[in-house]
Amino acid sequence: MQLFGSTTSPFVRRLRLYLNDRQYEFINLDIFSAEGRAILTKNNPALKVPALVDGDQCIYDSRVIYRYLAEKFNDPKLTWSQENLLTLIDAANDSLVSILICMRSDLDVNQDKLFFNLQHERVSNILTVLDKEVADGVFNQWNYPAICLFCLLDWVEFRQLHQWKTYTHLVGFYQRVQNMEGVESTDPR
Ligand SMILES: N[C@@H](CCC(=O)N[C@@H](CS)C(=O)NCC(=O)O)C(=O)O
Repeated sequence: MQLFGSTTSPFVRRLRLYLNDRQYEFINLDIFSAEGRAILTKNNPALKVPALVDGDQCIYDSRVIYRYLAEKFNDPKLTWSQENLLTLIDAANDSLVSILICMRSDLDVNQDKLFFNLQHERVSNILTVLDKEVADGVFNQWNYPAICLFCLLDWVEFRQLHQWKTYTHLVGFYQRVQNMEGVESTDPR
């Protein structure tokens, strides 16, 4: 099994943390280099990481890859509430990927423009909801949704994309899971 990704992507890191001790090959791409894009084109026409190759089967999108792996390893399906949490985490992640790409395109992402305002508003709304979910104990176990939340927060911190330290329950969660298996070895810094 081969996982195509980058060390910095939060969508890739969640799968690396989930796979942890399992046998697989991690193929680290520079997704903006010509070589990386050629490999991406072959394995995911959407030109995003992650992509998984398992024998003849190629799967793209972390959400679908997780479903594939959970089925393969006989892990329980996510509940609908967990699916909703993932939708929120993914939406915040997607908005922040767009913001990062805008920053790398030398755009001022703090301009009062509809596109930027919508992304900032979405991220703030989602973090407010996730903060409350953490307070309610929804993320007490180190399961896949918790892994995804950690990857989002650590990436926001790493890239300095959003002020999130005012969400005290999220901060508590972030500190609590620092010693979980794989967290240090997958640190992109
Ligand atoms: N929905 C996708 C999102 C993946 C994604 O956005 N990956 C980013 C890296 S963090 C990417 O490859 N971006 C390239 C681009 O947007 O051109 C998933 O869950 O796998």
